[in-house]
Amino acid sequence: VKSEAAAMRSKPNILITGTPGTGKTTTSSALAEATHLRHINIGDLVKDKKLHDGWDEELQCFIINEDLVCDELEDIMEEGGNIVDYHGCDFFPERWFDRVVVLQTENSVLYDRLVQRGYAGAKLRNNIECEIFQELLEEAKESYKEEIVVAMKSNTVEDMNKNVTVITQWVSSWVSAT
Ligand code: DAT
Repeated sequence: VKSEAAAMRSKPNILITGTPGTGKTTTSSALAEATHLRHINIGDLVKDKKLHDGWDEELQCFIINEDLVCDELEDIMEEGGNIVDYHGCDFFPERWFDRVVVLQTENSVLYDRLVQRGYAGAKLRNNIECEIFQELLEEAKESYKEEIVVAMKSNTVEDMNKNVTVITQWVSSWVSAT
């Protein structure tokens, strides 16, 4: 049974979250191709539309302005058919999402991916700790109904292909459900 907000949209909204490096952007982009839903990369949106309060020198990232992000997305989320990709999930309105996917990667695999990306020092350590303590899964479970939150392993390309297939099937059944 769909919620009142969900009944207003003909296509679902999906949140793809997880620690940086777990494969959110790669997965979301493959999923957008398979489902023809719209991929919204929050990091890029924040940068392009300047939805931030400046640059954090220590963490080497923009300081996201969560209110501006939510205002920017309200209409499009109400319309439905979005795949939102971000390493946080507790500031979006709960009613926006029909599915919340938390990608998870083994520490050694994630470590190599983040080093490859140029992460070092505190930034590297913080992200590995974030994954060890399953912080995004906890945050997702605290922010959304448990039955819409799913954890998916994202260690290999096979994992990713399988995740895209499973979510694509879920989208089809959501769309055809009355
Ligand atoms: P995120 O958006 O979560 O930060 P990403 O999609 O940019 O992650 O992926 C980071 C790097 O890891 C990128 O080079 C692609 C690779 N990668 C992601 N998921 C993977 C997977 N399941 N198997 C193999 N490589 C993966």
